[in-house]
This record gives sequence, structure tokens and C-alpha cells, in this order.
Amino acid sequence: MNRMIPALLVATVAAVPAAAQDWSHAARVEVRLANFSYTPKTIHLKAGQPVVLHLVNTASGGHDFTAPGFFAAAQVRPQDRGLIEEGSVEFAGRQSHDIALVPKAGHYSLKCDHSFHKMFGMSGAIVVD
Ligand SMILES: [Cu+2]
Repeated sequence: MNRMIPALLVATVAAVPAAAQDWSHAARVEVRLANFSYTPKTIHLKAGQPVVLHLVNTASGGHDFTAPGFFAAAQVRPQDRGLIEEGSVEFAGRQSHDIALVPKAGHYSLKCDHSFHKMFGMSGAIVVD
């Protein structure tokens, strides 16, 4: 009987990161996309702390949230991974997406990849520390 306890402990600990990340206490951070800006322009997040990014496109036209380095380094909630394609989240007019993740420390660039949008000012930064 005693020999089974260590095996159970190992199994429990190993299961936590993959299956049981608790998102219920995640802070909610809203980022608004508009013509042609992100608000806030610099998004501050805490390293290793679960967060729900509430991304809202307030414009009638499409935009995206392109931050490949940020998404690649983060642990994204499994059901939200499909929203991110090559480091970018696409928005139709007035669309919003919630993406839960655990960010990794670093400075990451953010931009909209739609033609000329970055040139018009649609860029920002994500600072995780
Ligand atoms: Cu845009």
C-alpha cells in the first residue's frame, strides 16, 4: 500500500500543467483595436500569471492582433489555440475574442498586419515582467 503513494503523487503533479490550469482566477485585461490603434498601446502583464485577454475590435472593418513572439512563448489555453494562426488573431468588424494564457517574461512587439495599418499607427508592445 505504501509503495503506491509516491506513484500517485507523481501522477498528480505531472497532470497539473497540461490539464488543470485554473483559469477562474485569471485577471481580465481588455485591449481595444480601432482605426488605427491599440488601447493600451503598451500592454503590461505579469509573468507566469494566468490572464484572459479580452480583445475587442471597435472598428467596423477588420484588424488583427499579430504578436508571434508573445504567443509562441506563452502557454495558451487549449481551446483558444485555434484562434491564433502564425502568431496572429484575426478580427472581423466589431468582433471580439477572449484568449486565456500564461505569459512568459519578455518584451514583445504587436502590430496589425493588414495593408498599411502599421504605417498608420497600428502597432504596440507587450511587456511581461
Ligand atoms: Cu488593422
